[in-house]
Amino acid sequence: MYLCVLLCDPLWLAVLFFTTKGHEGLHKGSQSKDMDNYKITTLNDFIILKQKDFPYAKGELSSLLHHIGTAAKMVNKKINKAGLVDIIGSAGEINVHGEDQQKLDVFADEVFIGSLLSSGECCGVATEENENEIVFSDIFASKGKYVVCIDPLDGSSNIDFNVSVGTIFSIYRRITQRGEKVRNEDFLQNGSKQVAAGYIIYGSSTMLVYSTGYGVNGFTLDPSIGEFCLSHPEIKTPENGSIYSINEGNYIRFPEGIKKYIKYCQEIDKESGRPYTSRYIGSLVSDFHRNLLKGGIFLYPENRIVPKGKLRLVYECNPIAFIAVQAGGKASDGNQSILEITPSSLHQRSPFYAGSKNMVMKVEEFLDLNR
Ligand code: AHM
Ligand code: MG
Repeated sequence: MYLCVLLCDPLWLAVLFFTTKGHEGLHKGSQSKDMDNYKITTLNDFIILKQKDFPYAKGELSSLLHHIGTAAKMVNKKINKAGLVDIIGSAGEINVHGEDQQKLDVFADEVFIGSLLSSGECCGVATEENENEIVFSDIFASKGKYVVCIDPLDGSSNIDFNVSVGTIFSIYRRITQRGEKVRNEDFLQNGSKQVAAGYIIYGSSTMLVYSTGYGVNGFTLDPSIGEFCLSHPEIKTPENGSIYSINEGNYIRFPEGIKKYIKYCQEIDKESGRPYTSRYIGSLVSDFHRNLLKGGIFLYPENRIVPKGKLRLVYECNPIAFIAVQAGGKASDGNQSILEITPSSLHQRSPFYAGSKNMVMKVEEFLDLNR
């Protein structure tokens, strides 16, 4: 009787229709198109998916990348609180480069080291904040296949003023045998040996961009679910760009070739789209990331005060160069490809020119002509 009343009610019948046959009918025809909008690929989904690119992979690199992603989320959380809790400003220590260590430098350093140690896949880490490489003696970690070189918080002098900062990382297969104590040479491989590299940008949104040598992909952190989601698949950088990024305050001390290149950027020439736009944040990751997407060049030449340049080859230039090249761009020290330089020490510096291929080639041309 009750069922009979229900079946006679037109509203109830409509509900029944849509939740059974009607519902199926509504999605027919439009399903494949609309569903694409709902597809979310998280960083972890993507890492697992891409593991298939490596036929002999056992998931070790995937696990390592996953742990880097987790550490990035922890650092991001802390950075977002800058200004609210007591984490901005100096930690009161001077680091290995004679620079004032910020509290967040120390925090990020500890978080990344801790996360890499717990991955069990990494046997040692070299970071900007530590003079020597850190060797993991933990029973699992010491058997790890990889070493990581990392700048845990690059551009940290910007943090007190709400300007974007970044993390830069580089992963190498160790040279020493598994189980052996990891040595300095494991960290001093040339950049072309990188197995994976990437950066995290803590900006208006937080992004993780990385490559395992099969192109470059970018993931944006969705804070509502705490996941990095694929937002920039297969990033390709334009061969030509219209942005140049350099600290022009150092102009007077630049090599002649760079002075002339800057003037070239400022000249009017319709065909090549000059004058170019000058953009400089002073955070390598942010400057490079913008240029990667829009087309441009980042320059940090040597000058009389820093005769080898300011940026560090192992954990700043190499990973960024790897991303640039994987995206179709170029990275050079003015003479040769950054990725071909064999480092002789962990904190070695190098002049650095990275970005759109033709722009980097133009800088090399200017430097060549003015030697
Ligand atoms: P840091 O590692 O001490 O943070 O220094 C590296 C930063 C880069 O992010 C940036 O490109 C460069 O230093 C800016 O240097 P400058 O202030 O000389 O222009
Ligand atoms: Mg740095």
